[in-house]
Amino acid sequence: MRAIQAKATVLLVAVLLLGGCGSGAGSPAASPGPGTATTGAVSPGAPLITIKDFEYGAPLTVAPGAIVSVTNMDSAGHTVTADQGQAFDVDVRGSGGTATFTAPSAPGSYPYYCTYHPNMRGTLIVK
Ligand SMILES: [Cu+2]
Repeated sequence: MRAIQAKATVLLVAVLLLGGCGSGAGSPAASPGPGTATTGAVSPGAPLITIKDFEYGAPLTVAPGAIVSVTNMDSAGHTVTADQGQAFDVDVRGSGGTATFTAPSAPGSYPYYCTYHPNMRGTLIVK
């Protein structure tokens, strides 16, 4: 009988030790949180469309309502004009001109073009 009681005590201590280890490992796992918190104001990581050689570049994915910056490296002026409705429409002067617009709040794919050069086409993805 005594031997069984002793064994039970050892088991109990082992469980308590494991429990301590578990919670100890849990707190470091929670720390990566601040690194992924990239919500908020315009910052160096803000979405950017760079127009160059009459092209908008690859489709850009942004969060709903994000502030999107546009830089125009061409000498000619361009616009970023949504195909449908008035989702967004900005005029960007040439030779390094910049503009910003607010991305739509509804998730989806928003094709856009340049009103001066309708063959210029790009896509903004909101999700
Ligand atoms: Cu253009």
